[in-house]
Amino acid sequence: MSERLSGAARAAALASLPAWSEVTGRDAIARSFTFADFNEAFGFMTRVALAAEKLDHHPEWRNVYRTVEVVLSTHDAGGVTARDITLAKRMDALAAAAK
Ligand code: H2B
Repeated sequence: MSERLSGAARAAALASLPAWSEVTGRDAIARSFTFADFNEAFGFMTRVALAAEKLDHHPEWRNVYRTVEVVLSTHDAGGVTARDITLAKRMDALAAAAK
């Protein structure tokens, strides 16, 4: 199982994800993605779903029309681990490719 990130490793990991922020009151990170329309947003979610299955690591998320709100945390570890950082980077790349 992955370990929760703390200290310098956590700071470095979060610095590599400038669009993500820490969630208040919970060890998790969050980002909101906005797309051109629902089709683009749902296409992104579909690509992320396939990546998440491959990684065996899954987002908490909510879609409203063209926005997708995401929270990442490793439930088994009770906080942010390297697995969340990997998925966040994959989501950033897939969102950038959707535009
Ligand atoms: N996703 C997230 N975000 N946290 C987990 O702890 C987690 C997961 N655990 N996806 C995985 C699946 C686990 O249930 C399997 C058995 O490895």
